[in-house]
Amino acid sequence: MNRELAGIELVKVEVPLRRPWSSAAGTLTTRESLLARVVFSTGEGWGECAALPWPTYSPEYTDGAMAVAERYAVPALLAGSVSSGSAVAPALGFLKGHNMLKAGLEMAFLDAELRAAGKPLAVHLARCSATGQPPAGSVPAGVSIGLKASTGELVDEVASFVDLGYRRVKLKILPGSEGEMVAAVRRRWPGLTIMVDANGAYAPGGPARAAEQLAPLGAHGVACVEQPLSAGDLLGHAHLARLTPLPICLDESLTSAAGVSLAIEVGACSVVNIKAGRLGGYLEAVKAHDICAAASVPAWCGGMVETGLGRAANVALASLSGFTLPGDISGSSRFFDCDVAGPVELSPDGTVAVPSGPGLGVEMDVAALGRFATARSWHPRLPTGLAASSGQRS
Ligand code: NPG
Repeated sequence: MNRELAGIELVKVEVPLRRPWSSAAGTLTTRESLLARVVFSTGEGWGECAALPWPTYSPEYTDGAMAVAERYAVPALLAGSVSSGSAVAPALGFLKGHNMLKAGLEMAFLDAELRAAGKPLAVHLARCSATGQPPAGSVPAGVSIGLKASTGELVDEVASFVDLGYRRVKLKILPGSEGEMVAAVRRRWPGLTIMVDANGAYAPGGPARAAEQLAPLGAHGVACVEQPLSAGDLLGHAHLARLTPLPICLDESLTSAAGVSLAIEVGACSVVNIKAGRLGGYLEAVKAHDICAAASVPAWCGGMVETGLGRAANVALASLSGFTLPGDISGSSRFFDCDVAGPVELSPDGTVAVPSGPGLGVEMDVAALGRFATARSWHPRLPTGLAASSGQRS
C-alpha cells in the first residue's frame, strides 16, 4: 500500500526515575528524552533519541538533538518523503554525527513501517542480519548499577536485583575502589556474571597505569572491562589489551559498524558493546552485530536508561543470535514507576520476553506522555514547492 508521510512530531519528555542513577556522565533523577512520532496515512510510529540532557557521555544532548531535528533532520525527512526505516540513514547522511538522533528517527520509521506490515521489529532485524538466524523469544536480563558511595551500599543494591532474578550485573568503576567493590560482589555471588564499566575513567594515567590499576580485577572473573580509556583512544585500548589478561570491551569508542571492524582488527577490544543510538541506528547496529558474529567476537546490547520505546527496541536487537553475552536489558521497573510506553517486564527466570507485537511491540501511554511532555512541536509535510521547515511549537 502507498504510504503518505503526513508529518513528524517531536516530543521532549521528562520521566521521573524511581531512584537517582549516577555514572561518570552525571546523575539522572529523571530521564529527559527526545521522542519522535512519525505520522503516515496508514498509521504512526514512535522512536526515542537516547541522548542525555548533557553532552557528557557523547557530544549529543537532548536540547541539541531537538534543535538539529527541527532545523535539519526533520525537514530533510519530510522533503524526501521518506517512508521506510531503511531510507532514514541515507536521507540523513548529509548530517555529520548526531547518531542518537538518527537512531531515534529511524526507530520511529521502523515502528510505523512494521506496524503497517504487522511484523515485529525482532523478526525484521533478524531478516536484515547476514547470520540468517531467527530471533530468540527471550533474552537474559542484565542490570547496570550506578556509582555508589560505599561497597556496602553497592552490595545491598546488587542483592535487590539478584533477588528479582537478574543474572548479570554491570558495575560502574572508578580508579581506587574497583578491586574492593568487585571482590565484595564476587564473594557474595560466586556464579554471577559481572561486567565493569569505567566510562573512560582510566584515561588520565594511560594504558600502562590502567593495566596496573585494573590488575586486582583479574582474580574475580569479570566478563569484561568496558571503556577504560577515552573514546578517541583506539590505539591506547589496543596497547592496554596487550598488557592485561582482562577482556577489554569498547562502548563510547564505537560509532559505526566500520569502526567496530577497525577496533577488532587493531586488537583494541575482544568484546563489543553494541548500542544502536551510538552507532546511528538499529540497522547499523545489525551490521555491527554481523561483524562481531563473523569474527566470533562476543557482543552484547548496551542500554542508555531508555523509556519503554528504546527499551523495547533494544530487547528486539538483543534477540539476534550474535549477542552472546547478556546486555543492559532490564525491565521498565528497574528505572521507572510510570513510563511513557511499555512496560518491558522481567520474568522470574531472569529473562525478558522479546516483544512479539508489530513494530516495537509496546503501546504508548498517552496520558503518561501528556504528563511527562515538556515541549512538543509538529512538523507537517507541506505540498511540494513549499518549504518544509515551519514547525509549530507548543
Ligand atoms: O541499563 O539502560 C541501562 C543503563 C546501562 O550503564 C548503562 N548505560 O555508560 O553504558 C553506559 C550507560 C549510559 C547510560 C550511558 C545513559 C549513557 C547514558
